[in-house]
Amino acid sequence: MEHETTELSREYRGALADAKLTPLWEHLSNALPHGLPAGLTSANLWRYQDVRPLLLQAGEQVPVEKAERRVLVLSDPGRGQAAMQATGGIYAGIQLILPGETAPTHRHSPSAARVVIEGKGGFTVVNGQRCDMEPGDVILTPSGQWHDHGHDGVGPFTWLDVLDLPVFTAVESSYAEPGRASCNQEDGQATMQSRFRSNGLAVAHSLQRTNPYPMLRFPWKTTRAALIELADNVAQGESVELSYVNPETGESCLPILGFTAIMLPAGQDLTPARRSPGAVFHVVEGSGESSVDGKTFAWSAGDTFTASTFAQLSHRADTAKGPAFLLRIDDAPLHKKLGFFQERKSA
Ligand code: 1HN
Repeated sequence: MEHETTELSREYRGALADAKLTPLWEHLSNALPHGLPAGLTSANLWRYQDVRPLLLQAGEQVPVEKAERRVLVLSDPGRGQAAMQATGGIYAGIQLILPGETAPTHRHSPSAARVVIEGKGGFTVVNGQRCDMEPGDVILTPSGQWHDHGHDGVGPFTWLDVLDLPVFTAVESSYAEPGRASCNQEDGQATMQSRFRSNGLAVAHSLQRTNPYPMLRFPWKTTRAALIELADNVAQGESVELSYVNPETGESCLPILGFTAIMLPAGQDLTPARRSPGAVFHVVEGSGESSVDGKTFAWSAGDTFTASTFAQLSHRADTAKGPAFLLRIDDAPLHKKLGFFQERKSA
């Protein structure tokens, strides 16, 4: 379907421009590239050891009250300077909170999730439900829910933020509302009931109340133990992966972003299918190497790397250091809702 640019008279072009019209035939192959989507995302590795000192400097120079959130954005090099996204559909950043600080209450249209990297004593309150944060935990902040963060411990506390912000920006729906602390008072009842719901239990008289997000905190301790048990029960060479789901519906835990924990047994190569969604990979534990569309990333705990749409991937944990654990954050739930999600065999 290669079309030569047609010779249009200057007069006709002028008339089209005046009428706010444009000829499709000159743009069709850009809008619909042949065979595979044309990803803009340039796969990149952000090493935590490089980001951490820069984030700590922000801690010295930028008061949290002024910043609202003290975050360094993982800015996709494929989208020019200061891109507010890591992939086509995913915003990612690393946030720092220092002892005694509070990141103020607000809510916004995009959904967020945190993956805790480092520290002790951090917590987040989501619609009155207090979630303590431990390294590797995944904590959801669904669309429209009030949230703030605090730190009762000592030393820096950091986490990876991921949001479906680019999707909200694309559909002109991204906005936030500041809140007062009173919007998000810790609610012991809500905290208790959310703990019950994580175990498939609801206080009987509250059953009619629909809660689309019955589980906000996914503790790493639980995920890690499940992966190790699963690894003992899959055939050699089969992937060891667990999806984070809404325990009431079995669907993805957020509407647009998907979360998958992956265990890489030491020394085994994992070459997953090429998948339509772009992805952010975060290293929870261990060290190893991944190849993403021909780029090689040597990673260790706390690092984050990206992959574009239909990326050719392979992952390997360092043999000497035991298994490694990765989290994949992608926009597969959105691709499925679009009726499009695809997997293709790796070359
Ligand atoms: C946000 O609300 C948080 O609540 C973190 O911690 C990062 C990035 C873009 C827009 C909103 C937070 C964010 C954000």
